[in-house]
Amino acid sequence: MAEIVWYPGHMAKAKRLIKESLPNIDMVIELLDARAPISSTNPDFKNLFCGKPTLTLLTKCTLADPEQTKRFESALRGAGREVIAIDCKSGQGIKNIQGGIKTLMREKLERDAARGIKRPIRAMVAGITNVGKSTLINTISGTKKAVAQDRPGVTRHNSRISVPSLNLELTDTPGILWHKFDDELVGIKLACLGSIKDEILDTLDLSCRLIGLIRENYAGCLQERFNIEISEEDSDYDIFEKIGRRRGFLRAGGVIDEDRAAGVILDEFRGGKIGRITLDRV
Ligand SMILES: Nc1nc2c(ncn2[C@@H]2O[C@H](COP(=O)(O)OP(=O)(O)OP(=O)(O)O)[C@@H](O)[C@H]2O)c(=O)[nH]1
Ligand SMILES: [Mg+2]
Repeated sequence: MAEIVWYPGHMAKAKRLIKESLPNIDMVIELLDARAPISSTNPDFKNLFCGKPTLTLLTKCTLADPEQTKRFESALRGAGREVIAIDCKSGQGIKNIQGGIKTLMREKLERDAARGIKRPIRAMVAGITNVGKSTLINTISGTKKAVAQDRPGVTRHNSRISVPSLNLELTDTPGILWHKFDDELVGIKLACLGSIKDEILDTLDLSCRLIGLIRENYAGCLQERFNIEISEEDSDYDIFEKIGRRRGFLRAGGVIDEDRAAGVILDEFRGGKIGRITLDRV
């Protein structure tokens, strides 16, 4: 697969906006995709947030393999991180967020209380594109103030949303990727999750790589979802072809309609229809 490089101009600007807002922020809520918590960790963030208390949320956890999510949670906790697995569609974990924030901000809250000050906690919500930042803010605030859509790069500016009931002020930020993926697989996984614009990708290639990743640990999910048999000798493209034929994605002469099959495989993975699948391993 051609090297994935996607760092549009607006991301450099977004990074600058984050830097500028940091002095007015008490803490960071960093969102990682539960289906790939390692690959969706932006290596630039550690420096960027320069030691601000950070709550880590594993998002879309009802799409991920629950066993793997547990492992990632304990690995991150073992590394001293405050972490909660959440899902905005089902509401899982959402009610624990306030507790996580209070734990991280205990000192400041106690200091403010001793001085008789009631100031909201100012939290910046950050993460890669499409990880669910705006959706989380809407879920917590019970509004639709943040625009959330099923494509990467929707939020373009920082915006602040108050949640008086929780004494919180949330800053929505644009999703940020990094200049170059050191490991090609990271780029592929992020593309599979929908964090990189499909228009710049070869979807046939990507869907075959996705099949390769899924079959490593979840071959049964592919067999069941698409009603196909997979053998050891099958190449990833062989499996792709079996799926296309089974679904009847054929053009004149019985040739597979590759674009259509690739689009459907990626869509069904992203929608969780192939199963609860985690692409990274602890
Ligand atoms: N199943 C599921 N889907 C989610 C969840 N959170 C967000 N989504 C979906 O993921 C897509 C992206 O959500 P956004 O909230 O726009 O993501 P974002 O991080 O703000 O994206 P950018 O602004 O583009 O960086 C939308 O289609 C959401 O409906 C979740 O917890 N579970
Ligand atoms: Mg957004």
